[in-house]
Amino acid sequence: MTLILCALLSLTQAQTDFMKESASNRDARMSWWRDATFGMFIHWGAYAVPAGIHNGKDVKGIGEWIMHNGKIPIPEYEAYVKQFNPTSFDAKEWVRIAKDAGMKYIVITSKHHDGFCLWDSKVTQYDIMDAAPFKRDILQELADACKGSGVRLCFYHSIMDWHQPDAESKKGYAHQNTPNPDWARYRETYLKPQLAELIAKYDPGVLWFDGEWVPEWTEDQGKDLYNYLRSLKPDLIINNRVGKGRSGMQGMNKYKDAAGDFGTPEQEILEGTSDSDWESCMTMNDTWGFKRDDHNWKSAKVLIDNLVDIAAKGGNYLLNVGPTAGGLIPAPSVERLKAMGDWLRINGEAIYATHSRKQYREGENVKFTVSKDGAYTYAIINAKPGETVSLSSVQPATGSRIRMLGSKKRISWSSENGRTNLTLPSKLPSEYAVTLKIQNG
Ligand code: FHN
Repeated sequence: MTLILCALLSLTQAQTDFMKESASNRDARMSWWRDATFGMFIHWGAYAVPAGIHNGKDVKGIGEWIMHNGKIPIPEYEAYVKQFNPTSFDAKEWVRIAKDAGMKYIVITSKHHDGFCLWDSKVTQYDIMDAAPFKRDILQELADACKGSGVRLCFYHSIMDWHQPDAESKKGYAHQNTPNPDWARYRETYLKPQLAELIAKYDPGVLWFDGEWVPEWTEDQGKDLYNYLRSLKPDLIINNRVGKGRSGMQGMNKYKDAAGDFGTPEQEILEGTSDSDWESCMTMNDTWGFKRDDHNWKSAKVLIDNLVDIAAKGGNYLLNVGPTAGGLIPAPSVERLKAMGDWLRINGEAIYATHSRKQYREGENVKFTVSKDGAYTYAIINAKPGETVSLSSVQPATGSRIRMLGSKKRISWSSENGRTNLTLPSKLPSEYAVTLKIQNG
């Protein structure tokens, strides 16, 4: 009965093609996300318990893939779920860390490929309330902590599911050997009802799909799911991994009408600007889910330069943290996020709610953004104190005062032969990139 009802429901809702909305409606729906520019990705779940080590052996690869890479059968993996008891988890502290870093949204794994759910789901017992000793609704606590904080709560949700018998993939990712997996039943009586729960209970800003590459998932099913979800929450934003449109890790659509609202480059940044919305997701070390032996942390300078590069190209930056089994964001991540927040408190005007421009850079050390009203160009520069920077693609308004964000010092500048020469003060606001605010001529 449920299956028929769900099928009927999704049939009626599929009649509205939300992908065909007007440009103005789409712009209104996407505007908070475009202005936000910078978000926190959180990969957290039972995989933080082994943290890369299984049966005393290091399991190669990203931490959240340990069940697959370590060839761990479900009963053995469920033992890790039974140990998942993050008593140090403090949702308010996580939201404070994200907000202090200048992150405007959080995308947390409601369910990763292992199928373990971080909320109190009525659709399964394989969740934080029934299968783990923690018995607290992590997503509810985060939703409560985000309310009124200025940080939007969003969810990553995996289409691939290594625990659900009907989601067995002939690509052999799962370890279930279900004789006749019924993907239609998985879609209609498990995947969709769980997503409906997430929308109804937590009102996420974005649903960030992944694991769509299994051969059993199709673009048409992605389009159907997109329309179903938008029928439940019309202002919901959904990434392009809801369907099959993305081009591998480059992440942008292979074809024009692919389902989803934004492209998803992974561990890389687009070569240049794009007419489509996009968001680069990246790790701070080499893993998404926590691994105790991964200490290969990117420097704060690299992370800030990535943010500048992405903003100059008109994208969003979704930067990952992988909390421990105890519920703590690793200290090296917190340190780097603090440095990014300090930098954004000075330079955020050039990052949030700005537009890109075709010539988004000059050389490697100068990137540009433009104020929404087009009145100002922000030149975000990696240079030494006192250095003179010569730019060919800015024309300051005659007699205008150019100032550096975070500094009261006047910037001396001159224009000759079509170039604008600007001399930086002998003392800069930080060891990282500095921003000159230039009134356009
Ligand atoms: O398989 C996942 C991986 O675990 C991680 O979630 C990344 C982040 O988006 N996406 C997939 C790998 O492309």
